[in-house]
Amino acid sequence: MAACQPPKKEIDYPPTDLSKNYLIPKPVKVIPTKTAFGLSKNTVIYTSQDDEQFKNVGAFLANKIKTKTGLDINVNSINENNPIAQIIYINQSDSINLKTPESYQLYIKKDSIFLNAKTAAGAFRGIQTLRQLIPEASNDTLTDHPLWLIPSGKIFDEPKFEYRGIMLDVARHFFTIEEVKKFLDILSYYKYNTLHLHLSDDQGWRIEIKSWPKLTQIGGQTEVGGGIGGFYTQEDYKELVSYAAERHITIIPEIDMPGHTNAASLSYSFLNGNGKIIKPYTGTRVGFSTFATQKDTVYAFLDDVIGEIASISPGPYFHIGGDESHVTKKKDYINFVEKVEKIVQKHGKRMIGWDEIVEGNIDSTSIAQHWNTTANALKASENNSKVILSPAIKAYLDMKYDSLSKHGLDWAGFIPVDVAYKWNPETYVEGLPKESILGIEAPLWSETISNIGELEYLAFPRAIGYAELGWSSSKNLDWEDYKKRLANQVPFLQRMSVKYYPTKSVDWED
Ligand code: TNX
Repeated sequence: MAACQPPKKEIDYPPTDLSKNYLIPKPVKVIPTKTAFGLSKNTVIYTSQDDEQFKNVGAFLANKIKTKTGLDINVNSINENNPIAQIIYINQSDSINLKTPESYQLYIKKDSIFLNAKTAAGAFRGIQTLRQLIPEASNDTLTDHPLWLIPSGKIFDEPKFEYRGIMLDVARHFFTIEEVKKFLDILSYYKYNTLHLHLSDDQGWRIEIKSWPKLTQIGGQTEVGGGIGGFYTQEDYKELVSYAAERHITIIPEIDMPGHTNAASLSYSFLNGNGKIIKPYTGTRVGFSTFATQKDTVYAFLDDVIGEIASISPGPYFHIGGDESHVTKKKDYINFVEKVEKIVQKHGKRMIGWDEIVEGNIDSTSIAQHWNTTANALKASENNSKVILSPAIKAYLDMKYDSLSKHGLDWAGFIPVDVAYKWNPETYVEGLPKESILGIEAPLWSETISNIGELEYLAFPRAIGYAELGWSSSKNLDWEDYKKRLANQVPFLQRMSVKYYPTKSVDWED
C-alpha cells in the first residue's frame, strides 16, 4: 500500500540555530540540529497517561500556545478535522540523567518534540522553555497553513538551587488575589518555584484565623498611608495556594513575630509586650512592637494561628519572621524562637526565619533567611541549618533602581538592574559552603507600593535576573549575554501588560 502512495512531501525548513536562543533562565546545555519543528493546527500534545499532573501540564501548555499563537491544540485526543503532522509528547521518565525533580530534557525534531521529566514539576519547567522558544510570528509561506518554527535540537537542563523564590509583603499594603495571581503567572514563566507571603506586620494582619476573628476584623483594616487594608479569607488563601500549585509554585506563609506585631496586638491587647497603649499604625518605622513573650496565653494563641495556617498550606515550611525585634529582651527573644519552633514542628512544618533566629538554639531542620548579617548565615551553616540568600544590598526588590526611581526605599543602597544580576549567590557569603545554600529569594517589601503596576515597576525586570541566578549554573552567568536575552522579553512582558522599569542599561526591543 505504502509503495502506491506518492511520497510525502518533505518541507524544507529554513536553517535554524537553537544555540542562538533568548531563553531565561539560561539552560545548562543546548545542542542545535539546524532544522525546525513546525508548530501548527496539525500539532497535538500527548502526555504520560497514568499521571494526572502530567495531563495538567499538557493542558497548561495548550492554553499558553493558544494565547501566543491562536492555535487550538488538542491534548491527548485527535482533532478529526486536522491530520496529525507533529506531536509534542510530555513524558514521565525515570532516566538517571534527570537528577533533580525539576530536571528536564527536550528533544526537538522535525515531526516531534519529546519532553522528558521525572516529575510534573520538571515537565512544567520544561514547557516554560518550550513557550519561550515559540517565535512571535508564524511563517505563512512554507505550507497552506501557518507554522511557528521552533529551532530543532536538544536541551538538557536542571536548576542550580532547589529553592527559587520571591517574597511579597501584603501587610504594608494589601494586594488582591487577582494581583497575586498575575504575579504568579509571570514568575512561573521564569521557573520560580516559591512565593513567600509576608502576611502580617505592624500595619496589618492579612489572613483570616477562625479562632481569633478580630485579627482581620480589626488588624486587617489598616495599611501604610491610611488605606483600608484588606485580608484573605481562608478560602481566598486556598485559592492562591492551588493557583500556585498549578504552576508548581509553593506558597510559604509568614507570620512575623515577636516584633512587627502591632496589628495583632491592636486586635487582642493581651498579646502586647511593650507596655504601651496600642494604636493603629500606618507609618513605616520598624522595631517598636513585641509580643508578650513570657505569657503562656501568647503561645496558646500562636498554636491556633500556626495550626490553622499550616493546615491550609501544603508546602513544607512555615516562616516565623523573627526580624528586627528591637524591643524584645535578648533572652526573651531566644526563648520565644525556640518555643515557636516546637509549635511549627508540631504542625508538621519546618521553620524558616530571618537570619536573627540563629541567636536561638535552633534545630538543624530549620532554615535561616540571610538578609543582613553575614555572621548569622555562617552560624546557621555551622548548625547544619540551610540558608536562603536574600542579601538586602543585592536582592531587595524594594530598593530603588537609582535616585530617580518612582517607588522604593534606599536604606540598602540603589540596586540598578545590572547590579541586581552581577553577583554570585554561591560565593557571595565568604566561607558559606555551597551545600548550606537552599537557594535564593528576592523580597518585595511594600511600604512604597500599593497596586500591581507599582509592584511590577519594582519587581521587573530585576526578578527575571534573580530567576536566572537561582536556576542557571554560575559559569553561564554573564551580564552582556543576559542583557540581550532580557531585551527579547518585551513581547512577553507586553502581552502580559507588565509595567516593567525600562532601564537604559538594556537595549529594549520594541
Ligand atoms: C527591613 S528585611 C525589614 C522589613 C522592611 C524592609 C524594607 C527584614 C527582615 N525586615 O521590615 O520592610 O527592611 O526594605
